[in-house]
This record gives sequence, structure tokens and C-alpha cells, in this order.
Amino acid sequence: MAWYINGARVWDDLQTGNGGQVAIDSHEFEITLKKGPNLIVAEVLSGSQGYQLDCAGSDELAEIRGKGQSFDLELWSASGRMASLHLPVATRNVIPQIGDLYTGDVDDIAKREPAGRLDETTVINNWSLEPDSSKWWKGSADLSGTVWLGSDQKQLVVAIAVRDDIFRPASPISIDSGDSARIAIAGPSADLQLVIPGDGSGVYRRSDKGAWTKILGAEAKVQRVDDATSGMTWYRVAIDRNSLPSIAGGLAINVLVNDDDWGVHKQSEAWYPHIDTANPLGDIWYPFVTP
Ligand SMILES: [Ca+2]
Ligand SMILES: [Ca+2]
Repeated sequence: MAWYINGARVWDDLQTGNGGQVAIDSHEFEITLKKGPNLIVAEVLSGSQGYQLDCAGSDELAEIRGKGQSFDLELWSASGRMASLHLPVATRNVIPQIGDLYTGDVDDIAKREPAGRLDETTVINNWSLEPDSSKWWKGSADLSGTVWLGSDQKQLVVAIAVRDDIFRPASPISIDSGDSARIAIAGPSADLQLVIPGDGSGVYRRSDKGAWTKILGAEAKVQRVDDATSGMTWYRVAIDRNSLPSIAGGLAINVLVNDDDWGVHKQSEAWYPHIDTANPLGDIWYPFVTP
């Protein structure tokens, strides 16, 4: 393929082909845009197997979201224009390719740049209006968390490290109390709601009748690491990409963790609000694409 900006060729791999690299970040190059409209052309030469063109912009491009910027897309062949489309700018996060996010050492993962954090801004404490302050959120050692995302060609992996002083793991029969994590992934027409109880027994979803059933296409492991004053619960979930909602238009993800310290649900922290909302693509969850 070859790329042109306002008539000038800025990058191509016409001599070598793409070398079988199919990830969205396989070929990176810088371009300079001018103020006002810019003409960006991607020329793609296909072999007998056809092609798919995926492209992404820099972090700076995300800053123009919601400022009325748009793309006019046109698809041309040698015989002329085949299709056109007008699209407002929407930004999505590209999930890094981290094959060992599920199997790797948690100390190594903790050093990586996370996708998101759960902290004092996201606490939902059921007891905060009660006079007994011992049941209020007591700080980050009581409940806080960090989220990492990674993917490869087969799986999307979500790793959640939860700091929690008292570990009372939920089980499949006490899933609404107990320490647990929830992951919700939504596409334009469907969403996938998963719960991982702290006992590490698997990945569950709620049926129409309200029962929790173990699902195929996802596996989880839970690891508890205690230290002197608090402890960390690591939830790691690997989801078969074939189990995800249709990816047309991109996906969005949300994470919520539940904390039980004395036998009933105490509090939650949510990465984004409205985890039960099935229409998250108005950018209220974390929008992403997998390479
Ligand atoms: Ca706690
Ligand atoms: Ca707890």
C-alpha cells in the first residue's frame, strides 16, 4: 500500500509488501496536516485473497473529538468511485498486544501503563449516609483498583488488580455479596456482562431468569497476594474474541469491583458509570479496537 497526504507520497511498502503483518500498529509513520481540509489517500494493491485496510491516528487526533470535525470517505477503484461516506470523528483506544497479560507475573504487569484506575472518584458506598462511620470507605487500602487490557489474535485479556483490606471472596452462590469483579463489553447491538467471583471458580453471566451460569468462551483466574496492612486481589480474564459482540463500529468496555468486608456488600468502584446500560457507545465507557 501507499499513503499520500495532499498529493505527496509519505509512506509505502510497495517494494516489499506488508510482510504478512496484519496488526493495526504494524506500520507507523508521521504525517503533517495543514489547517483546513486535508486530502489523505491510501492506495491498496491486493493479491488474490483480497484485503482489509485498518488505520489509526495518534493520541493528538483524539483531542479533536467532539469539535465538529469529520471525515468524507470515498472508495475508488480503477474504474471510478465505488462508494462514499461522511463520518464525524470518533476516537477509540487501540488495545496493546500483550500475549502474556493472562499468564505473566503480576509484579511485571503492575509496572506497565494501565488502561484505567478505580479510585476515590469512583466509590459507590452503600453506607455513606449511615452514622456508623466504620462502614464508610476508608481509603485506597480499603478498595481501589487498576485495569490493564491486552489482546492477541485469539483473545482479549482483562487484568484487574484490586487493593482490599479484607478478602471475603464471592462464590457462585453468593455472587451478589462477596468480593468480585464485573466486566461489561458492548457493541452497537449487544453486550456481554461477565462476573468473576473472588473464589476463582470461573466466569459467569446472568440469565434472563436471574440465575448465574458459567459461560464458555472465557476463562478466569484469581490470585490473592497479602501484605502487612492490606492485600491485592488479581482478577485475570481471557475472553475468546469469537465470544465478543459484533465488532462493527467498535466496542466499549467497563469494569466494576465489589467489596465485602464483613458478610454483606459494602461498596463498589466503577471504571465508568452505568455498567448496566446496554448503550455505551456514546463514549461513556472505554471505547476500543483490538489490533
Ligand atoms: Ca475492603
Ligand atoms: Ca473485601
